[in-house]
Amino acid sequence: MWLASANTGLVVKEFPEGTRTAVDAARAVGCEVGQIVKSLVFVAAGMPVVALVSGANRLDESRLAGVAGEPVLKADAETARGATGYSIGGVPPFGHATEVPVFMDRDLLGYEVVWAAAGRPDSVFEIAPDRLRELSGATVADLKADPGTIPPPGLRPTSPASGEVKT
Ligand code: 5CA
Repeated sequence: MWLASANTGLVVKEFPEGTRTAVDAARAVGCEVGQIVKSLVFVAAGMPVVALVSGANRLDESRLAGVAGEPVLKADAETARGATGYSIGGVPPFGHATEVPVFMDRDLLGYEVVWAAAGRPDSVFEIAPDRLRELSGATVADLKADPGTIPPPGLRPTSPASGEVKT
């Protein structure tokens, strides 16, 4: 990817066991899940945007919409690839094929170093979060869902269809 040719000094590490998800990547690297940078592609009023989110957090779409200035929808796989040049599971935080606005979860700044996808589902690179912000040109924002507001998929109610979660 772009990293290979750019003079960033960043080192890509390849893990044959795979780094497709944040949990996979954290296990491979041996770091906290929160140190893994998820590069999530959304579409805001027809325009792709990328959200860099700590692997420990769930993105609150209404918060992303707030900073993007438009309602957002998760990009489908084809749109994500078209906008960034990379397939889901390997989308890097910068070096995208098109000019994509980037927003960054503030929590990532709380780690000394974080790890992000290097363009493939088996490769990541280590970077200080401040450098990540600089290289991605990201706008730092509060993007995470408050705990409890979005239950993980396995815990979402399936019936009744519009049922509320009572905890
Ligand atoms: N390599 C890892 C860690 S750096 C990685 O890329 N993780 S990720 O979170 O940035 O990418 C996976 C994300 O892609 C998932 O969290 C999910 O939000 C999104 N995703 C997975 N499948 C699809 C799909 N079919 N369409 C749109 N988005 C998807």
